[in-house]
Amino acid sequence: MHTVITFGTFDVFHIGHLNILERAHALGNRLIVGVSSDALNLRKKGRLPVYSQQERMAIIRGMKYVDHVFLEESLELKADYIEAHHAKMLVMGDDWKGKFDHLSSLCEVVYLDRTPTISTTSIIEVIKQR
Ligand code: C2G
Repeated sequence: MHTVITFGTFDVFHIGHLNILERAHALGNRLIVGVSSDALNLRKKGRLPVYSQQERMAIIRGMKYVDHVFLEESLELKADYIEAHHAKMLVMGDDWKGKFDHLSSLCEVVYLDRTPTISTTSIIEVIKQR
């Protein structure tokens, strides 16, 4: 069993999110996703996501690329989550490049290119301007 783990907020789900889940899924045979909690977002970004953690988890759980979803309560707990889920590989978008290299003693750490030009923030801006 080659388990891949990835993390994200996945707020206002968009094609960049789908692309990374599809590519992460292709790198193993089981994909586990840690969806960051509302409290974590409030702490780290100073605002709540548009969609609640229950909605964001339900959306990710519904993706055909995803085998299991759990709540990511802290950015500093990645080592525990990797061990608890027996992950062989951590996949993150390259906006996190280098940030998780210290976890390479636990599993392979891979950064994938982000999908250009799209983000939750840019979608919110487009909607605001309409
Ligand atoms: N992503 C991407 N292309 C985009 C936008 C996002 O590939 N255009 C990727 C990000 O690189 C990330 C995943 O989609 O790997 C989720 O993105 P976010 O929801 O922005 O996640 P973030 O808030 O960065 O994660 O431990 C990480 C935390 O959970 C926070």
